[in-house]
Amino acid sequence: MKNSGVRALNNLINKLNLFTAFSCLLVVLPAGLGRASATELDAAACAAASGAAADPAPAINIGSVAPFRIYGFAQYETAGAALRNRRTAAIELSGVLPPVQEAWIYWAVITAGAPPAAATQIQVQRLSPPAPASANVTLAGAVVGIGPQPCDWTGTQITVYRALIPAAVATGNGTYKITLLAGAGGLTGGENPWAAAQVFPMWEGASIVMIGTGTQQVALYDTGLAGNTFNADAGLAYQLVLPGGGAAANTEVFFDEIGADGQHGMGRIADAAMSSETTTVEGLAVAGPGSPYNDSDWNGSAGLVLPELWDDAGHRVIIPKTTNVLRVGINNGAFGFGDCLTPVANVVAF
Ligand SMILES: [Ca+2]
Ligand SMILES: [Ca+2]
Ligand SMILES: [Ca+2]
Repeated sequence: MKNSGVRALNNLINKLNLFTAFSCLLVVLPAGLGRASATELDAAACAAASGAAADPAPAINIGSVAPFRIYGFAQYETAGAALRNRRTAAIELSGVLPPVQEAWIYWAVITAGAPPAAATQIQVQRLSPPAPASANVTLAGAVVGIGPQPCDWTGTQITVYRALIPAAVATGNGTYKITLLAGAGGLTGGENPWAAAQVFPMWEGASIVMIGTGTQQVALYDTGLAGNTFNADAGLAYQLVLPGGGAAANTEVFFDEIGADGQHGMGRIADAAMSSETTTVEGLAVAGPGSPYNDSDWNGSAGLVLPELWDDAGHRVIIPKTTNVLRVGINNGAFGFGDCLTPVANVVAF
């Protein structure tokens, strides 16, 4: 049911992509080449065409998602970095309260066919504090989700991985250097994703979820959510099952969403249909238009200005007593065909 829904979405996305591509050609050819590059013109035309496309489908509800891991007497922080066409990136963590209970790293990569072995691993090194830096460890990822590639690209799939970071490396707040193995990324020279060729594997980004010590329960969600690629026009809905039967009283809940392929448009060329995702938790808008936060959680905030394509954001919401699932929704409102996006992980504390 879940997989067939995603396949149906992918087919629909491919059809709309085809439609958009033809629209782009028609607009670009008469436009000619002036000061702007052909790529920029093409992007502008495609953005206009994609914004004008019809609303494609009803919201996709992927159902309940159970936690992968639950921690007691805990608190957490998350942070991410974009990795498209990069070999290295730095993830900066703040707010973790020691001692660290555990830390996980997530990443996602787009490929044509199965990812090569190099892309199933990642290197992590704590640079500071304290000096000296930790060992640079190579971690093997477990697949937590595979889905259709976000439709803004070529390729056949996106794969989401998770790995445990050893305690000797993940000691708390600080700077963590992420390095791709040789051959793990197609382009690694910092090329603009909208100006360069698409060379597989195409990485999206990486995020660290670090669980510290505190007074809350922390629940980590990935399998069942990760890899469910969707278009923000139709949107995505799911329900996070809270541990321990949920909240015993009106409760402050922290909610972080980590996702791949978020963008404003095509680099500097913004498109309202692609930048206006609202995230709701229990019906309350926590991110995007209509929320106090205002910014979308799906605009590539972990990699501004370029390459975008990775988001890691956190919010707070008050849930009523007896809430035992958190209903989450993502949609770009009344805009037409928009940003194609892939969930990676959610974290909840209450
Ligand atoms: Ca919509
Ligand atoms: Ca977006
Ligand atoms: Ca996208």
